[in-house]
Amino acid sequence: MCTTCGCGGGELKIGGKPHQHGHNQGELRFRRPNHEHDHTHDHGESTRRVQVERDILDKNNTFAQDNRGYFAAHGIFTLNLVSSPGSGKTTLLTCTIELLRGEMPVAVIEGDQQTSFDAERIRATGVPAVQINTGKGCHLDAHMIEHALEDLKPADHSLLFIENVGNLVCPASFDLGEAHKVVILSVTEGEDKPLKYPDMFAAADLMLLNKVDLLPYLSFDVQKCVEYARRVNPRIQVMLTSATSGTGMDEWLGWLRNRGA
Ligand SMILES: Nc1nc2c(ncn2[C@@H]2O[C@H](COP(=O)(O)OP(=O)(O)OP(=O)(O)O)[C@@H](O)[C@H]2O)c(=O)[nH]1
Ligand SMILES: [Mg+2]
Ligand SMILES: [Zn+2]
Ligand SMILES: [Zn+2]
Repeated sequence: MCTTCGCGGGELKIGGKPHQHGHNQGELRFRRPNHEHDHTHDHGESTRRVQVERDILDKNNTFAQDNRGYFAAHGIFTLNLVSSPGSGKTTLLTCTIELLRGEMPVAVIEGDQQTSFDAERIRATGVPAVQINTGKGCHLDAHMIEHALEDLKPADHSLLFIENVGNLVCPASFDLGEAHKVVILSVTEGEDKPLKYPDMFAAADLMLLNKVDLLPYLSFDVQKCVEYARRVNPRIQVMLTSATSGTGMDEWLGWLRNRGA
């Protein structure tokens, strides 16, 4: 269940398999032998809801800490890509993978409510990917990532991208154990989004303003957008990118090499 919008339920699938509760395989279970599942239900009373919310986020943070420890132990640099649907996350990823070919191992965890389209797009580049389908859920949580890691087993010293479910609200609250959240905003969405959805921009360390190749056809005010993002988060770094024309890819790759090192 989502603490923010109350969504959830439905069938969670990781790598095409339903989520099993017998956590007896794989190395990750040793990190959390009493790995528990969240069976709390929200009955709608507000005080209870606050408690449930706190419980869910506390539990998530425990898993996130485990994931963070795992990434540190294996030298894996992990980024959590967050945005509304269709901002260009997967296109940016396939482009990034091509440009980094031969430089460092890359792996991807894909999150969508349904379909394995995005994982298939990633695998077509030759990079391993695991698809998580959240069913009715609107975001990835750290527990799902732990399971996806059991399947994916990213190489030591690799770059791991987690493409979150397209949603500019709920993924902001869930730490997955990543080094940074990267928010992708496409210029077709309007420059006001950082003010309308401030939590996501506050949680991110980097904003990629994507699809800038379309700027000549729009009335999107880049300066205003950057100003709005900095109003919400004065430390946020901003890069203008286009996955289709290649604009800004050098700067983005430079950031990845720099931070990942
Ligand atoms: N013009 C232009 N189109 C882009 C760019 N990046 C992506 N697109 C297009 O935008 C659409 C959505 O791209 P995706 O990469 O699937 O977006 P996404 O964020 O992964 O989408 P979800 O996973 O469904 O949230 C596709 O039609 C892409 O071809 C870009 O830089 N410029
Ligand atoms: Mg995608
Ligand atoms: Zn939600
Ligand atoms: Zn589990």
